[in-house]
Amino acid sequence: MRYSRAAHVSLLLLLTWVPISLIVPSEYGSMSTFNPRSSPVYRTDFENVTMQDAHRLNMGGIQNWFEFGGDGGAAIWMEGLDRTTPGLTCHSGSRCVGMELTDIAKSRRNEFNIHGLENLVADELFVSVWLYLPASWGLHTTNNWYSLGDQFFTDAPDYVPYSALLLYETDITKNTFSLDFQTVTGSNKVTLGTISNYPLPRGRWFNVQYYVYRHVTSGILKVWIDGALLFDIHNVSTKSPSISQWFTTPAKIYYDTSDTFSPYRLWVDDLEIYSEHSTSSSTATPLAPPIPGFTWESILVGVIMGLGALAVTRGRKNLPS
Ligand SMILES: [Ca+2]
Repeated sequence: MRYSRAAHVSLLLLLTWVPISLIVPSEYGSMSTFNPRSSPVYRTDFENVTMQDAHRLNMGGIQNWFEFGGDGGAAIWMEGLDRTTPGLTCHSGSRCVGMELTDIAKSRRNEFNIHGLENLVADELFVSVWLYLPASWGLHTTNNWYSLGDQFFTDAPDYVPYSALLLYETDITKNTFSLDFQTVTGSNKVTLGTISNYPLPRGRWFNVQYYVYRHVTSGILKVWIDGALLFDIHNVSTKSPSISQWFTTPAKIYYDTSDTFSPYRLWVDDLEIYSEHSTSSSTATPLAPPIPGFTWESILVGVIMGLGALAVTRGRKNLPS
């Protein structure tokens, strides 16, 4: 009977581990690798992309536009083709997109917009993109903010509703950052969530993923960074009842005017767009195991076997002599 109970304990632990290993999230990444539910409707590693003009890339027909404010003061380029930035290696291959502000007095925005989503997806959008901020990247005043990207934007005239992921630097000397997730509906700006002391990845590539379910009243917004689900918002307005056109901004440089330093730079690589909720296994960053040289699987199997052996030993001790 005792052997049977020990075997049951081991089997139960093993069966429990399988689903747990698929869902355990982490602040620094998920240990899971999900399979995409669908193929992307658009994917590029930018290896064959060139500049079409100062505001557009040849991205295989997808409608893109880099929005600057005012005249000059911002630029885009194909890293590895138009420029080679010392110390910068693209996330994949030899090409990625470079974006910068050079004069904030002329432009405080440089937005990588994918337009015409109404022709690309239905009411669900899932985007995966890799971004790179320089190691020395930071803000210069605590009341400044930086917009990292807008998950969805409605077309003109009002551009609402839309959502935005804002970065603040709450302590300039310690490089302490916070994330604010906001939505704007009509004239109402609502903070959907805040993450204080956010370990902003700098000096390395990081993966931003987001999901938008577009609905006038029951919309859903989710944001992951490096596989960790940071925001999971339901029942928000994400769709205008009168405007069908919408676009997304997977990468953005946009500052409050109080920050007058320049240049600001941001690199973009490996963009994927899906028409439904999906998490790409190719872009998930595995959670590093706590013991170097061992995988999560080997550690968990070891724990299960150890507990099973313990249960067997205890069962033997309790057997009548
Ligand atoms: Ca690339």
